[in-house]
Amino acid sequence: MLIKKPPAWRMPEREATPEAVFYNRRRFLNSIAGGAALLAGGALVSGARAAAGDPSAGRYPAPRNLRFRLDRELTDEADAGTYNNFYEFGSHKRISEAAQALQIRPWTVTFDGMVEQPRSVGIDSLLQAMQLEERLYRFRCVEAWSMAVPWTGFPMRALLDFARPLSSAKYVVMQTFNDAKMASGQKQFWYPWPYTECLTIAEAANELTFLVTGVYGKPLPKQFGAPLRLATPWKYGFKSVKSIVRFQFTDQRPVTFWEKIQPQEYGFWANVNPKVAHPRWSQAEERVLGSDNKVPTLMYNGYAEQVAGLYTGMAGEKLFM
Ligand SMILES: Nc1nc2c(c(=O)[nH]1)N[C@H]1C(S)=C(S)[C@@H](COP(=O)(O)O)O[C@H]1N2
Ligand SMILES: [Mo]
Repeated sequence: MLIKKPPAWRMPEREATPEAVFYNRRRFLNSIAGGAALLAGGALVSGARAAAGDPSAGRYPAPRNLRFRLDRELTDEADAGTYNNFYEFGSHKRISEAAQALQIRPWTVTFDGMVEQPRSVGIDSLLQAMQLEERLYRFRCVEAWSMAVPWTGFPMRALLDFARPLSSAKYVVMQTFNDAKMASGQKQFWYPWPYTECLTIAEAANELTFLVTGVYGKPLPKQFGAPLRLATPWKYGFKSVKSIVRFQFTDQRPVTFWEKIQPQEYGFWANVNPKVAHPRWSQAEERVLGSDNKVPTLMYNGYAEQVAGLYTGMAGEKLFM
């Protein structure tokens, strides 16, 4: 029998985050921000550092948009902040310390390709033009681990309005910085740097598509992809490109970073589907970061109601890898 479940963001608040825990942790962090250097290693230090040196720190915490809720507990900040994929700083999960070499000011973001007028703006001018909000989102890596995080940022819809693409543009290509002096992982020449991802304009304009500038109520710590990264919660995590410097509009679909490396395993669409296995492992379940729990993976990572319509009539495409 089919049971119609309410969408995740309509779940009652009591099923969402234990907010008291989250807010108390934040207050604690704010109170120690000045003395952060006393603590050794880990996400707490990085989070406090991010807040301390960041000209946008005054924008946090941003108001939470209650339309985007969770049916599971938020991942502990220390777990999310010490288990990262950011190949620019190493091809393993413990890059959070190495990623502190990332220089996030000055930071220029370029809009070019099929736009009315190409331009480059400093990240702080871009942030000034945007209204920040907090959203609780699920996150599912293609490697079958998952987390639930409170991102702060702005809808990509607002960035499209800012960039003013031509109506003939079909895709938005997003690129990470390319600087092997700063990011030693980029000395590994066999990877096709810079990290490149892409969405269709319709995907980019979807209400869920979010540009992230902060997390856990503070500016984004470097290992999460400061100062600007993508969040597309219905897609596998590799679509969420970090530390973006360029939005290029085009009518040609590019070959993205992971697609170039391993096209049989990582496709363009990368929508989450528990029924379509990765060639080397099942996608039916996911390990919840910070615990040994395994939970079933949901179609479109639980966001089918918002995004399934983007893919009607596309049965010939490899939508789920
Ligand atoms: N530039 C860049 N962006 C990236 C990656 C990367 O290696 N480099 N890894 C991707 C992958 S595979 C995942 S799972 C997420 C991890 O995000 P997190 O470290 O904030 O959890 O970032 C994605 N974005
Ligand atoms: Mo990933």
